[in-house]
Amino acid sequence: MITKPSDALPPSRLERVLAGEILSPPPVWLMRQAGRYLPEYREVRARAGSFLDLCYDPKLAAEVTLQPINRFGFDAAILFSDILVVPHALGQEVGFTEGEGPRLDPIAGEAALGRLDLSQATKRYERVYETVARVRSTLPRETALIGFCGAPWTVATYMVAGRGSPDQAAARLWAYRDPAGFARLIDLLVESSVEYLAGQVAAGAGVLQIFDSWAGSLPDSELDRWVIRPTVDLLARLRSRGVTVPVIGFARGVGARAPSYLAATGVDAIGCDTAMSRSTMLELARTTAVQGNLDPLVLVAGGDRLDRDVRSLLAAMTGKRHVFNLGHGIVPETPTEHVARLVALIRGERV
Ligand code: 1CP
Repeated sequence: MITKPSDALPPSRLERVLAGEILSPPPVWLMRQAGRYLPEYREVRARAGSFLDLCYDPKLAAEVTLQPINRFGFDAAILFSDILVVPHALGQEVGFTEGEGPRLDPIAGEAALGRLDLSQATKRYERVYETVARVRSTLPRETALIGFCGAPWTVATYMVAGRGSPDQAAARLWAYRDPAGFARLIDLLVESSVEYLAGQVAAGAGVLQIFDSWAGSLPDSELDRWVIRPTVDLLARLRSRGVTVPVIGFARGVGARAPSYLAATGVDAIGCDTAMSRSTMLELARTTAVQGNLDPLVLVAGGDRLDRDVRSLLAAMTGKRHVFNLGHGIVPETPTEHVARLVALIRGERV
């Protein structure tokens, strides 16, 4: 059993909901809450040099992690890092160009897997663990700290295409043409992600989230093989290492397949994307905690529309295990006053 620094703390409101309680108001945090919509983030980002330098600088990454907590008092902080730290740590070239997103030296086939080095990754992760420890030591006791990784499928889509792609075609093609070779890449990612998450928990993360942002690009016949089974494997290995913290699964775009993802993986809570129907959310809420669904663009729009959508989501989830969040990451155009308004609406405060 791993004893982690967070064992000494009383459970946060987020952890209470993940453990089965129903809380009103629900705990709230936002995906990508530390990011470009915050002027204080842009200031640190400019000082840090490259985006990856920021991810690997424990002092600056901790500062950025805490910024949205200091400004809005969210119920949880999420480690500032990126899902592409894992391929970078494994030895793949990864860069982020302003306004263009990530660029990687694409992994073209099984032969290229020999370039990836698990033991090197383990060493590089240590800087991220140091960020986690720094954040936990300064974070208010009642605020949860979420660690994360990308799910193997989603991370593989970037590694194979060398960039974000609209249809994840390169990874899908490799998986069809050479499932055994592609499975080796997935297995390697499972192994390295288990290491990465266990390290984050040992350093103080009390909750984990697995981002499978591109789960929805797979046909039904492939979802089990490349999304569900790797997640089951990852969780089983994590649990066998003595990691007991709750895990939130965010399989974006799976729609009505979310209940089977939940049942098969046994995640402790489920992230709901923007397109998920209310009826699927309510079905999921019968057996688990549900998180998310508010359209990030409604938060950009603000005004009456924001008020209405927030109230409608809160009303629908009354009496359920609910964690308030967006259906995807907050976008850089979001006015900070709208975020403040959102938090006040959820908490029933006057604004
Ligand atoms: O220059 C910058 O500041 C780059 C913007 C940025 C930020 C703020 C990127 C590049 N990553 C991040 C941080 C980040 N990414 C966090 C930090 C914690 C927080 O939530 O505050 C997290 C959890 C992520 C996760 C992430 N990165 C995902 C999964 C969630 C999602 O949005 O679907 C994915 C797919 C990425 C890849 C990535 N990193 C950055 C960008 C622009 C992208 C998307 C690229 C694409 O597909 O086009």
